[in-house]
Amino acid sequence: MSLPGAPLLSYNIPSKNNSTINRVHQPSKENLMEPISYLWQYIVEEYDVFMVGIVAAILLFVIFRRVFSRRNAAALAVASIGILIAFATSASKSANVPAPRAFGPGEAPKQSFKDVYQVYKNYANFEQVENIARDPNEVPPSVVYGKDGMIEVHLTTKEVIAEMADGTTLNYWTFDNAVPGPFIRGRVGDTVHLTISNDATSLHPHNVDFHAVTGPGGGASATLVAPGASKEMTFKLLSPGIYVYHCAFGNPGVHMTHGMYGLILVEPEGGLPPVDKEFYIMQGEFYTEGGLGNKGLQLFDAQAYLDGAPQYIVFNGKTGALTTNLTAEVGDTVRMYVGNGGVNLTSNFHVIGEIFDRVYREGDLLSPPALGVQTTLIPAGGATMVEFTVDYPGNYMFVDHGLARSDRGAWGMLQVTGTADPSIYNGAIESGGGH
Ligand SMILES: [Cu+2]
Repeated sequence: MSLPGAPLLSYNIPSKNNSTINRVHQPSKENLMEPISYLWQYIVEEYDVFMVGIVAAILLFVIFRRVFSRRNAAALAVASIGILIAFATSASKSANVPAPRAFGPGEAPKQSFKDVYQVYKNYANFEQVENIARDPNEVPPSVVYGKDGMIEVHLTTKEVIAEMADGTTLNYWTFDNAVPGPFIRGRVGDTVHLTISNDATSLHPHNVDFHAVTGPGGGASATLVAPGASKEMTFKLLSPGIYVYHCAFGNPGVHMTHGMYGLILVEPEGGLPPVDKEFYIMQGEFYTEGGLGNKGLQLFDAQAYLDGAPQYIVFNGKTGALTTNLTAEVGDTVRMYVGNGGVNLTSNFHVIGEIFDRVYREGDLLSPPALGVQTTLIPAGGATMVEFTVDYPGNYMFVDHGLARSDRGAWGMLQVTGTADPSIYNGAIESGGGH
């Protein structure tokens, strides 16, 4: 669909993140080790009793062989181990280590050996993305996109390999190769013409549920795309607000905790008032078998997912994603669009050393904002819009004030430059005194 004369917006904005999109994967020794260790994690996790059993059977065979014939020794070893494994597995089932299961509408979050083997087998086909983090400055401008109110949005779902932390890699599932997905902006009354394509290298089908959409599945019912497939749909933006969108296929929470979420802004009539700086931030949870900081390609931990105990809680897809790329000048009005991809935690969003002048609670752009707020809640699958004027230069750390989460990655930094006004703040500034 083309709109002559209208400033069309492509959401596949070239950026720092996307500079690696066409990079050809070069298998190296290091890259060969990653999928092998990935498979090994699964075997140890899943078949530990079985593996111990094999080793024990060999040892027993060696012992029995001294007294019995080879055939009898083998039979005795296998029988002994069989009985032991039967006891061990029945004990573990009735004890406090249940296998992760889901009884909800989605498929169980548990990965089968087949799923894990698919990742192993297709490892060389996955694009290696150098930086999975969406640039927080990638907020499209507030303009009227077309006379007929039609907005073109293209989303590509793609499964890639990227770093969560130094040396720790994940199999991310993305919208447009970054987490969160692209920021989509329209106005109430606009119609979105969406094209969604699932990259041929993906292993899973995907779709998209926009919380801004009125209709079945928020769009998910009309956007299911198998690997290599594309679909189109249109939907009308009926209500202003700042909304989450996410993949809702399969077990939706599993797709979301692989990175499949983003924000869509529906501006009220006349648009939002202009500000000096706009930033795009999304909190997310990542569940890995390996502990915090464990190196190599990490296996998804279905039990931790069900328990709501993520290893990583981060802004914009990875640890340290937002430490150097948010800047402002003294006197600037700053607006942050902050979403929570969830799926288990509520965020307690706070900027250390600032007070939110205005909070559009839960992304509500129709009611008057709350004024003078220190920390605001962002529900899983929800978003907020905060505004404040920066009055004093320095580093302003923003966090989920459930502060243990900053140890898991949930922090970033707004750097403010300009002239210091000693009537606002007067003291010798030392590092390390933030919180
Ligand atoms: Cu998906």
